[in-house]
Amino acid sequence: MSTNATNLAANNIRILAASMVEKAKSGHPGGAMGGADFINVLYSEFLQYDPQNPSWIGRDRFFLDPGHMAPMLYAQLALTGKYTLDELAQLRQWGSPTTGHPEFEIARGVENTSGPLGQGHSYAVGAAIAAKFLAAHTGNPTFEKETIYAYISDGGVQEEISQGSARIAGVLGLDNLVMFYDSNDIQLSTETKAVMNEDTAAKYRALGWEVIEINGNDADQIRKALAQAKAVKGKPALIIGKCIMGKGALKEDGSSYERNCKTHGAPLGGDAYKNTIKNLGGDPENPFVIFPEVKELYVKRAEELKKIVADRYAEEKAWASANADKAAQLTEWFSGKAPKIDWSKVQQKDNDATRNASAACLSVLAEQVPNMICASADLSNSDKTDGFLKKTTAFTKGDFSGAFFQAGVAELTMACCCIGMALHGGVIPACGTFFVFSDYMKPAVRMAALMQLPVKFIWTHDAFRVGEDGPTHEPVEQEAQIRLMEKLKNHKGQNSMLVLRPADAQETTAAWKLAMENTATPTALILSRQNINNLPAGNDYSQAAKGAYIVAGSDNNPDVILVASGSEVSTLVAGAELIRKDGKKVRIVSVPSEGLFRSQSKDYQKSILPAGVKKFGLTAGLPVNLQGLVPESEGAVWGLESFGFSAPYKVLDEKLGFTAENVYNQVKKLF
Ligand SMILES: Cc1ncc(C[n+]2csc(CCOP(=O)(O)OP(=O)(O)O)c2C)c(N)n1
Ligand SMILES: [Mg+2]
Repeated sequence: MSTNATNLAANNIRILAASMVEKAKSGHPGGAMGGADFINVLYSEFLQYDPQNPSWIGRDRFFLDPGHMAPMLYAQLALTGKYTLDELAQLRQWGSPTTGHPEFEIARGVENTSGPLGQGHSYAVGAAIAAKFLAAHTGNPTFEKETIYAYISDGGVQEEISQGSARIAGVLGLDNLVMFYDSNDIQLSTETKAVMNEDTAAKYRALGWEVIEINGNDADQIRKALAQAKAVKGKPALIIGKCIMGKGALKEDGSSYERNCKTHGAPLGGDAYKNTIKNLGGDPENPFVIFPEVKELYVKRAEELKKIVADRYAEEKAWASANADKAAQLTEWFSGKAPKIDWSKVQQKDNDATRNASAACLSVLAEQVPNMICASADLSNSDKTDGFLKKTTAFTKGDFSGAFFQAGVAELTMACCCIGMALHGGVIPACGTFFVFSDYMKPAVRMAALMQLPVKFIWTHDAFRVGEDGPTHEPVEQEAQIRLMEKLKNHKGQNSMLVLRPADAQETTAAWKLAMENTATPTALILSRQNINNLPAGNDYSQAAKGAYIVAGSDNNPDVILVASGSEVSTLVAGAELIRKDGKKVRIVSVPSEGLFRSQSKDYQKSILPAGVKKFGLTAGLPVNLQGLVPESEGAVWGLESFGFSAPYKVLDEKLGFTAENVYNQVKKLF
């Protein structure tokens, strides 16, 4: 590779990045200018992808962690033809694909949405796990050849999640993962030394990584390091590149503007910008240009890729002809379509806890969905993901023949790894923990929802009925919090998430069916620790698909409608018996998902919850959970407004009013 062309291409990226930000009057030029050498060597010499087929299943993947370095990624992808120069000039403008931070779009070579520091490289860990899984489960040699590249910066290393992700990558020996650390000693408001004095290389080595330290602005060192990192066996590789923030930048007086916090998140500005562009060999009056030599470099790379990709396709084809069934299955896996499942195989016990009911479903899913990966943050026997685990084995270093991912006590890491698996494609990830710890996962849930990824979140111990563990373990406000995601629309205008809290064991099967059929957004399942009485005989569980429905045994022309989700529905059923003794007619409505219910026709909604009929809601969470369904003018909601208490759950039911008697008493007050 001609060093001149390589360095010119890196300068071209710097010019484009600085100019995008200058034109937008907003954005982050400094980091982008520092990382240009690395990304350019990666894309012009290492990254294996098919320019004609961006979603090629065996492609190398590049996961950016510092989304603020979007200009670097866009400029790089402009060199490979995925963005036009006009699009670069529209950075951060309404309707432009060059959004402020990169947003997942495989067709343009953007493998992940990035912005919340730390998550991006953790997705890479998940993607590397998915590649290992697919290699082991299909035998298709293409997955062995795939390399997952991640790009992390000071902010990502400082985020706590980097500890979890590095631990997982080390423990599982993810040698298909190569991470570049853009170590430029500068961050947003300070020099890095003001907040960090760890020996990052030693830390990653201690976590089981191969660590290579280089000058991150030297193409030759980058090239050698990438070759070395790719060759590492049995462990992930980290290349720590000392980079110069704002490399090549000059101030308005012509002095150096390198290594300066100010270039982190603001345009270089006026004469500083002009001096910088000239210094880098560009024309400040006409900066959105790809130099001919750079064009040539990437044409040459495209030619090389043709050959590389043709060989890989030939290899994949040979495998497919020798393994027709597996090949057809693999196509299905990457189609993103919902798997076919025979739900009649799920055997539910009467009056069971919904976490156990979930285990019954997971047990069948483990048998019938060979590309499903289930994870738990060290709670598999409690969150009952062990229903899945009992049918398979957990991943270990060098052995991905199982389908269970033991994440350790690291809920955010686990969630991000599952997101990374979904981004990779070909697998269906699910992960479990206690509902109260969904708090630790929320930032990832938000990103899964934004990226429209069908990750399944299994949250058990869904209410104060955790009991003896006390308020630290009793989720109260969590349901309200997570249901906000049902109200938030994604880019397609759909509810950004489906949140289901089933009312008994059979409704749990219905909920899992909805979760598996939902390929458009993430799904949450909120499940009970304690046993729950079955809903009355004859209940039509298929109605759960409408989000809210009338429970069997309800009366026509009711005097009062009782509304709840989860275990509270069975408390309402018991309460209804008492209310009926007063000669009142009662309807019970189970609402596993208000979001789903609100997506039904207005007529349907009115048929279930007609206006003008008295209503009573019971929720083990904040009353706000049901206030959208039970207007104050028509009734009341009984909920919990404290953190909960430590005591056996039956005592708590009595003390907190989650009994048939209290339902009766509260409903009586409405008349
Ligand atoms: C979770 C999270 N916290 C805070 C921010 C805001 N933020 C964006 S970049 C940045 C500093 C990053 O420094 P570094 O990673 O070293 O990037 P550089 O300045 O070198 O470009 C911060 C605090 C963020 N994007 N994500
Ligand atoms: Mg930095």
